Amino acid sequence: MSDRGPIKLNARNLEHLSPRVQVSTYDRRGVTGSLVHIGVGAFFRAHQAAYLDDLLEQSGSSEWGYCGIGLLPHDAGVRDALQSQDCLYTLLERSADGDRARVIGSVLDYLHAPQDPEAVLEKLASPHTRIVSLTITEGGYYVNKGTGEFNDKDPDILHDLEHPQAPRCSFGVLLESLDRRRRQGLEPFTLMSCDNLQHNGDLTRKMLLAFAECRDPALARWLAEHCAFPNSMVDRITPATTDEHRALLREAFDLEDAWPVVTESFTQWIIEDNFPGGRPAWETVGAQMTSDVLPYEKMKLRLLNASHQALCFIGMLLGYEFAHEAMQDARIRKLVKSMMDEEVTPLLATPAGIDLESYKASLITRFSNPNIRDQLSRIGSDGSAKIPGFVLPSVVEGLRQGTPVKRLCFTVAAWLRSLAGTDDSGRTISIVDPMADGLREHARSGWRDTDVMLGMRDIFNEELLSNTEFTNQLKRTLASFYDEGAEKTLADCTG
Ligand code: CS2
Repeated sequence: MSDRGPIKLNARNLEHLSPRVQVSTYDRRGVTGSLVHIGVGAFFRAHQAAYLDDLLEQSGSSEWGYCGIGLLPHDAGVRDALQSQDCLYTLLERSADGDRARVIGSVLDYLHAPQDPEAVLEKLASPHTRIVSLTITEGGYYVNKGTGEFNDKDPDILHDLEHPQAPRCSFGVLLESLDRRRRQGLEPFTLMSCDNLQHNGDLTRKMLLAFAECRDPALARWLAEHCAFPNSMVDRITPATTDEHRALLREAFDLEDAWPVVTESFTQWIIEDNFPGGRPAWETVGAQMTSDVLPYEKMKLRLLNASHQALCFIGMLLGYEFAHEAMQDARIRKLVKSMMDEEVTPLLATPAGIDLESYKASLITRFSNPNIRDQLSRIGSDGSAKIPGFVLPSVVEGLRQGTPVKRLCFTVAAWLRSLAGTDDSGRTISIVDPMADGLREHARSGWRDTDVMLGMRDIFNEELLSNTEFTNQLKRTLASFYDEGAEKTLADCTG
């Protein structure tokens, strides 16, 4: 540690940092901000911003840099942290071989819409902005999960239709800025979703066009004709940053960072090559450009993300806090493994260049990584979007094809049981979900009542609700959770 204590991260101090911290050598002042990212959470900073940092360092090109945008009032924390350190932050990659701390410089600027909405719209409408990427969470696309159609009754959507020039939600901001571009005779930017959604680009297109249609059919037609929405598959396990991480950087790296990001060494990015306005040469820094993302995306969502759901709700019900702790429980490990092998794998096509057996083995290793300390509460947030996105599609396909769905249904039941808010010993399970109030209400009314479950039409689609094999299995497992407890229900499922 330096005599004066840890060194505060900012541009001025870069040359004084400990040699243990990796600092890139490119000149950030020359880089143009042609990429805009909405939703500057830990995942974006561990993934897309790290790829671009590598690219800027390796290529010497200054064509692409990020401007980050936060739309939510609670993004003020990230804004203050980033702005206090010239938008620099530390990425701590933790592998079995040790920790690697690197300063990421690819985010050049940060705008916070609640503070300056006009600056955000102008940035997006600027001719310099060529690509806009999104990590706005799986639930942030205004999809009615029951019907798969655009949810035009959402209060944010209704607000932004009434006040198109003063939007408050991501879709409203995108549409207003795209409309400004259209009126100025500019091309639209390419819009790339980086959320964990199957066909994330196609889905963004469908929802945004449906919204545009409500606002101005001419705008919808222009978008349909000119705007590209590439699909992408993103992967890097990134826990929420805690004070322990900040302390670790201070102690082991002599660095004071208000909001560092911790992640694993693994990273993967598969991108559909559809960028009419140009793009960074991501393939030179490890991303894979392809014409068809779907098989990769399906593999990742159905194996990685669904297994996360499988281990997290039962894990929380058994009192575990972290993913690796849940994976140390042989019953949970078996649940995850057999769900992948027997229930999900038969539904997948093997993507080119992938060996599914080693992919699954690597997932087990990644979930079990004790250095990451990935919070179950993080994985379990927004279950109302993740269960329908990651787990239920395999249930639907499994029921159609006659393959087993027992562990998939167990996962759904464990989620529903967790919504009661306490485990079998009375410990609190916190529910972080935009639909939390409604879900708690349903859990309180009691799942044994078929009508309660059938009432969840914004989670379960018609096909599932009318399938008695599914509803009976779900009800049986839920009844067992309440009558016999989580331990016994898990033992019965994996025994
Ligand atoms: C997790 C993902 O939040 C979740 O549900 O499954 O955040 C997961 O860690 C990432 O998709 C890994 O790429």
